[in-house]
Parts: sequence; structure tokens; C-alpha cells
Amino acid sequence: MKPLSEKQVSRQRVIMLVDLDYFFAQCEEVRNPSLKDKPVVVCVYSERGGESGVVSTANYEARKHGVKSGIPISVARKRLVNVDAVFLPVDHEYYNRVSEDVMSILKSHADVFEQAGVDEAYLDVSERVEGDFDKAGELARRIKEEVRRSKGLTCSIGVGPNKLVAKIAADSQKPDGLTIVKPEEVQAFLTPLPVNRLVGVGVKTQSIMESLGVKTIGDLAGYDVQRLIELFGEKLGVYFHNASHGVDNRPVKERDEAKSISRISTLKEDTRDLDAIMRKAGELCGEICNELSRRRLRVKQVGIIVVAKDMSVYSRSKTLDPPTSDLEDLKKNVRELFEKLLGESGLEARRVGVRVSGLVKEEGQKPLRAFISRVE
Ligand code: TTP
Ligand code: MG
Repeated sequence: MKPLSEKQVSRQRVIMLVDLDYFFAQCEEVRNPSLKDKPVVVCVYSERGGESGVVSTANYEARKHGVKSGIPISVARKRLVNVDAVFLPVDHEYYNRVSEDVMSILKSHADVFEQAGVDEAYLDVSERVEGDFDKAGELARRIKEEVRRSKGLTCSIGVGPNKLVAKIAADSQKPDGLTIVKPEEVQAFLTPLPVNRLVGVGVKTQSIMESLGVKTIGDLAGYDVQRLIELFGEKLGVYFHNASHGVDNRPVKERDEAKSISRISTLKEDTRDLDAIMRKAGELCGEICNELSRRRLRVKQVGIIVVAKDMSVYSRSKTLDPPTSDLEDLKKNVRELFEKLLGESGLEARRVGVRVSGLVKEEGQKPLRAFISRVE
């Protein structure tokens, strides 16, 4: 056999997934270390007041009592009755600042960096570790140490030959975990895990698979791919087959910077009153302006979003010439848009939102690409 030329030898890919532990709750512990030994529950309180709302996340002390993301706050209260627990409202601005600092540390250790969420990122480190998983393990330890020293946060890292394996590896040991799965270990690592550890296998798919006798990823790997295609369609069937064998060719891709910013919020009560709407919309404009000033941006378009009482959605927008980052200017334009919309329609507003786009840098005014939106 002819030896492979240099070009034909492609480097073994080494991918990391870094996921911060119980992120929002850990941020709260960092700013108030006296919370450390108590159950901490970070809540998204409904704007309709009282105790209604859901748990955003909880620290591991609270998780011992069955408190986790997504459950109603009232249920969390019941599970923590007679326990010295702390309930706090979400503070996205603070978590975003922490996240940005951590992401810049992670980025500095990657050949290619892809932020995948507020507290997680994929790092392609193939080149810098020369395809060597032992070196990748050392790098992961250094990253954990740097994040801990500089921000006081622990994270869990998965290292694998692709994104799929790295993600499942990171999830398999938390908190403060480090799980390295070398290419030759992939199948043995995946085989015993339940199928719902694969992205795309939700409750429904899991129960269909279970009825076929497919409980583990190993069972799925042994299942006939043609049957999977018949059952789930070509795309999903092939995906399940490949995923169960730990095959995933998706590259780690840099994300573009944000192209728009939006905020949406629920009114205390449904209304058509422009002043009442503007009290909420004005706050949203304020949040957006803060973000614009932090990122030194101005906007060329402003829009409004209304979710009406009957859940129908309306939106309107207009162009601002010249671009602005001024709060009063933004509020004036948002008010005009709401006034016009209310004049055109008999809607009663339940939720209102503000969205700005066409973001340009204060200096030089270069357009930015991509998209950020946050709905609370
Ligand atoms: P995750 O990384 O899914 O969760 P986590 O960091 O809280 O916990 P883990 O130790 O298991 O990684 O989500 C990151 C943040 O996103 C989380 O801290 C809060 C927020 N979040 C919600 O607001 N609602 C949700 O349902 C989930 C899953 C997360
Ligand atoms: Mg996390």
C-alpha cells in the first residue's frame, strides 16, 4: 500500500464541550458566598405577581431535594419546606457579564470556538493538542483551573472526537467533572447509556424506541438502519443510526456577532392604554439602551411586538435616520409605533416587546451579522 501523503493524513479531531455548573445559581453563590451551603433556587417570577413562575435553575444542594429547572416555584417551595433555602429572581445582566468573561477565557484556548449557550461552548483544540487526547486532558484541567481562579466558577468538560461525544461526556460527570472519551472508547462509552441522552430523543421518541426493545444507545446501534428510516423518516433515521455509533461530522463553527436585540415582557394586566403599555415598553427600551451602550452600538431600525389577549401576535417597525442609541429617541419612536398600532386595531395587549436591528458600531458604523433575542 502506498503511504499517505501529508495532505491525506487528516488530523484526529479533538473537541471539548465546556458547560458551567448550575450556572445562574453558581453566579449567585459567587457574589454572596454565604449561600454556598444552602439550597439556592433562581426563579423566573411571573410578572403577574405573587409566587407564580418557574425555576430557572438550582444549585446542587437544592437538587438533592428534587428542585430543578422548569418546575413551578410553588412546587420548589413545597420540596424545600422547613429547609433554610434561598429563592432569588433571575439577574440576566449579571449572568451575561460573567458569561462574557468566561467565554473570552475559553476562546483563548481554542483553535475554533463556538458558543452554544449562555454557559456552554464547543472548543476545537485539534491543532493545539496535535490530535492527542492526553494533551487535551491537560488543557482541560488548565482551563478548569483558570475559570475557577479568575471567576470562582466550576465547570464540567467533555472531551471527544466530535461534538456529540463531547457533549454527552460533559453531561456524564457533573458538577466539576472532566470526562475524556478517546476515539477507540466511543462505542463502549455510549453503549450502556439510555437513548434519551442523544439530542433529539424526547419522551415520545423514547417510548416508541422502548416499545421496539431499544432502551440503550447500544440497543439503537444494533437496530436495523432501514427499520429506523421506515419508522422515523430518512433524516432522523440516519441521524439516530449515526449518533448511536458516535458519528458526528458537524464542524465547530464561530458564531457571528448579534444583529438584533429584543426584549419582551408581560403586562400586569391586559390593556389598550398607551401610557400603561409605554411604562413597560420604556423599561424595555432602557434595558436595550444599556446593552447598546455596553457594546457601543447604535440602531437603524426599531420595532414593537405585541402578543394580544387572544394570543395573536402583531409587529411594526420603522427606520431611524440617523441611527440612534439615545433612550428618549428610542422611546419616542416606540410610542409612535404603539399609538399607530392601537389606532389600527382593537387589540388588547398581553405582552409587549421592543426589538432593535441594523446595529452599527458607534465608531466607523460597520454592520454586524447574526442575531440575539431574549424572551423573558
Ligand atoms: P444548563 O447548563 O442546562 O443548566 P445549569 O448550568 O443550571 O446546570 P448544570 O450543572 O446541569 O449545567 O443551563 C444554563 C442556564 O440556563 C441555567 O443556569 C439557567 C438557564 N436555564 C433556564 O433558565 N431554564 C431551563 O429550563 C434551563 C435548562 C436552563
Ligand atoms: Mg450548565
